[in-house]
Amino acid sequence: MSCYLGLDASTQSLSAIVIDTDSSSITLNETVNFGADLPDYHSPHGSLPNDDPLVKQSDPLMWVEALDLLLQRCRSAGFDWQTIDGVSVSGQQHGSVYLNARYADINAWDPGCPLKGQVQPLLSRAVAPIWMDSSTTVECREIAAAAGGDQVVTRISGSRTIERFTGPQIRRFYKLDPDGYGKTRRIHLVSSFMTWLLRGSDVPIDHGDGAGMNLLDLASGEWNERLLEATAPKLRDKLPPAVPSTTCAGFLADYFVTKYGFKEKTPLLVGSGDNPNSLVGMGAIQPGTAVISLGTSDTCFAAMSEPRTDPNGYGHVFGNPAGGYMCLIAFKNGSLAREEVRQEFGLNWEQFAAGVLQRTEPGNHGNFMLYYYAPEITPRILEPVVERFGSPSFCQGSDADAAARAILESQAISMQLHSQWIGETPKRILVTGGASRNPAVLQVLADVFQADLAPLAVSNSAGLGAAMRAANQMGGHAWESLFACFSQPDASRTARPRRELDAVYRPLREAFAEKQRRYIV
Ligand code: XUL
Repeated sequence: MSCYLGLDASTQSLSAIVIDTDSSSITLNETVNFGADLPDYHSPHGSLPNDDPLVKQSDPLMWVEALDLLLQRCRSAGFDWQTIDGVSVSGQQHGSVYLNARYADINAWDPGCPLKGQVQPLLSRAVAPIWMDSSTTVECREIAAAAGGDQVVTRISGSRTIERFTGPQIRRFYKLDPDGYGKTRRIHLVSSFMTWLLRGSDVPIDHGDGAGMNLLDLASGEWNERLLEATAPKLRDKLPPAVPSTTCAGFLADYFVTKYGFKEKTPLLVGSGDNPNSLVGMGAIQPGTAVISLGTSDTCFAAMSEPRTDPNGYGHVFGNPAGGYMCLIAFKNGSLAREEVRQEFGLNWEQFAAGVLQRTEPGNHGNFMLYYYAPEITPRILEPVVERFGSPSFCQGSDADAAARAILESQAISMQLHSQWIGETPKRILVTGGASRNPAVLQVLADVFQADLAPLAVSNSAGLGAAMRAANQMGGHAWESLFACFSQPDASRTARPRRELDAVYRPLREAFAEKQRRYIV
C-alpha cells in the first residue's frame, strides 16, 4: 500500500485525509471541530472572543491539542498510522505563531506527555492572529510608506500591504508588545507551525504560503530585505528559510511513532497554505481552470501563466505549489454571512435551498443586499454594513426566501465583479468547500457566472491537495495520475447556467455595484 496523509489546519477544524494511491481510494477522512470538540477554548468559529470586532486571534494550543486528539481518535477507531508513507500539512493562510528562544532546544517531544503542555512554555505570545483579523490598517500604511509605497510592495510581494497578511500583523505585535517581540525567536505560519509540531525541530516556510506575508520576494523566492526592514527590527533572524513547496521538511518526530504507531522515518513535506493546497487538490495547477472555494471565507483562484497583479489591490499572487504562480481573491463574508441569513430566518439548509430554487426567481425581483457582517477583504470595506435593497417585505426582513436568494446572488455578483482583473477566461470552473454541497449555491453561481460549475467529489480539497503533494514528492506519483484518481468532478452535481439569465443579472449587477461602491475605501 502507498498511503499519504494530508492534515488540514483550517479556521474551524483540523482534518486528516489519507489517500491510497494503489487502490485510488480515500481511506481516512476525519475531523476535529474546534467548537464542538474543544469547547474549553471558547472558539466556536475558530477565534477567541474579543471586544474589538477587528481583532481575530486563536489560541495556538487549541491547534496543538487538536492534533493529539485527531491522531488519537483515528487510532481508537482502528486506523493504522503505520500505513502512512508521507505527510504534508495545509494551513489557513496568514495566521502566525510566535516562539521564544527555547524552541531551538527542542529535539524531541516526550511521548509520555501531551504535546500541549510541552509547547506552552515555548510560546512568546499566547495568541495567534489569524486571517480574519483586520486591525492593522495603520501598520499597513506604515510598512507601505517605509518600503516606498504600495506599488513597490505589490511589485515585490504580489500584494499591497493587507491587514490580515503576516507582515502587518508582526509589526502590530512589535508595536504593542516590544518585549514579547524581542523574546520571539521564531515566527511560523499555521502550516509551518503544524509541520514544526510534526517534526519536533525547525522547519522552513514554503513559497505558496510565504507569499501571503508581504515579506517574500516572489521573483527570487527569498525574504525581501526592504520589506523586512519596513516591518519590524531583526525580523530576518526570526523567520525560517523560505523554500519551494517541493522541499522535504525531514521526518515525523519519534513522539508520533511511539505514541500513535507511525513508521519510523515517515517523511514530511513542507506545509503550504489552504488555497495553494486546494489548487492541487482540485487538479487546477495549470492555467485554464478557475476554482471557487466556499468555506469560512470564499475564495476564487487559478494558476497563472504570468504573475499579473490586481490594479485595485484586492487580489494576490502566491506561489503555485506545482511551480509558477497562482492568483487568489478572498471574500471574508463567505459561509459565516450565509449562516447569518439562515439563522436570522430560522431556516435549516434544506429550507434555505428550497426557498432559493423553488420559491424565488433568478434576479429576485431586484432584491439584493450588502452582506458585510464583518469588514470585507474584497472589496475593501472596513466597517460592517448589512443593508437590504428592494421590496418593502424584503427590506423589512419578513421574506425569508427572498433573503436566502439575495445573499447568494449578491455574493456571486460581487465575486464576478472583482475577479475581472485576472484577465484569463477559464475553460472550466470547479467548486469546492462545505457550501458546494448546497445545490442552491451552485445553481446561483452557474447562472451569475454563465458557466458550468462542477463540484469535486471530495469536499476537502485543501487536505486532499496536501496528501497529493506528499504522494507526488515522496511517492513519485505523477500529477496527472493523481488528478485522474482523486480530483474528478462529480458530474451528476454539475450546475449548468441558463443562458437567458445573463440579461436578468445585468441590471442587478449594476445596482449592486452602485451600492457597494459607496462603502469601498
Ligand atoms: C486567503 C485567506 C483565506 C484563508 C483561510 O488569502 O485569507 O482563504 O486562507 O481559508
